[in-house]
Amino acid sequence: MYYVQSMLVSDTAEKIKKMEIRGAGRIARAAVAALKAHSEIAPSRDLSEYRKEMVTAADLLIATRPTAVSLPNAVHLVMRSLTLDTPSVSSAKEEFSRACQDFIRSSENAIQRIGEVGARHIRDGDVILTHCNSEAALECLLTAHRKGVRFSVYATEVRPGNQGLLTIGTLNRAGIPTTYIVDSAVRYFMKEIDRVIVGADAVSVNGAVVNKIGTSQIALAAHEARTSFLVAAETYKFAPRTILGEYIEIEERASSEVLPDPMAKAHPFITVRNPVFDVTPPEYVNLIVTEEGAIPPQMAYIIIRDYLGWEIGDFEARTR
Ligand code: RI2
Repeated sequence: MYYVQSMLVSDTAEKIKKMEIRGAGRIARAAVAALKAHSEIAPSRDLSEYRKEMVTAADLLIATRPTAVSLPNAVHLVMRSLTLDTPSVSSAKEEFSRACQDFIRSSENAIQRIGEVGARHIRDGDVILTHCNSEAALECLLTAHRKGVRFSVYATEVRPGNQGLLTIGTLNRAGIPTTYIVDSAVRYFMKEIDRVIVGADAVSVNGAVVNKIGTSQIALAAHEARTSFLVAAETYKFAPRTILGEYIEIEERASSEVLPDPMAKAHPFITVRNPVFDVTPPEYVNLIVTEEGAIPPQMAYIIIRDYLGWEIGDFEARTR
């Protein structure tokens, strides 16, 4: 088999790895767009060669960031079309292209729908806290603001990546009054907060939410203060394989993101750890806002069974 590595796939994979493309939804859409372009230029002469090329490209993209389940879910969803009975490479390419377009469109629609559903939970006078930079969580805030609800936001800094800067940029452009705080100030301010709204990189079958490091501490502080804790997540962030008891891997990134190498070298007895995500138990989550509606975390299994299809976690067996 000859294989021409599409520059677009490797470029996209690099950008996702380096977090130049980031956010669980955005990386899923970027990976699917790269696969679509890769398929269009694949020089394969027969179907099995074409499928193998696509599986190789899919594997490369999936390996870039291990935690965001949106990435393998999105890739598996579009790769499913390769198992269809098609008479030729060109018709397989057409099916694949359609599947990619469908995914990108439905992912964008999901954000709009989550905004509509989430906005219903924001009231006049609310003080909302958000953590990191979630497109889904922000859409809830932006939609409520567009509907004329008057509220303000506390946004965290989000060490070490400083994604809080992106969040305050968006909120500022919309004209939503926002207070910017360091991550460790969350409990100090929790008594002033009415609602926490964050995004998710993954949701497991028991309703546990994997999101940016620090989220579970915020949830704990919210629980202590009886502040409601909402998660905005598209259904393709739910993790089918957790039904089988599989754990969601927590990505640990370079220590230099926390302590620059020269500083680390000056402290030879110090080890720096940099986990990027943590797990918030379902007991601390009041609602998960999806495009299918707001559900209690205990209903995560239903989302996987009825809207996602747990068999998407099982595509390798059918495409290899
Ligand atoms: P949307 C991000 O991960 C954050 O953890 C954010 O809460 C989550 O993805 C969901 O983001 P990272 O890529 O998909 O910054 O809602 O590590 O945009």
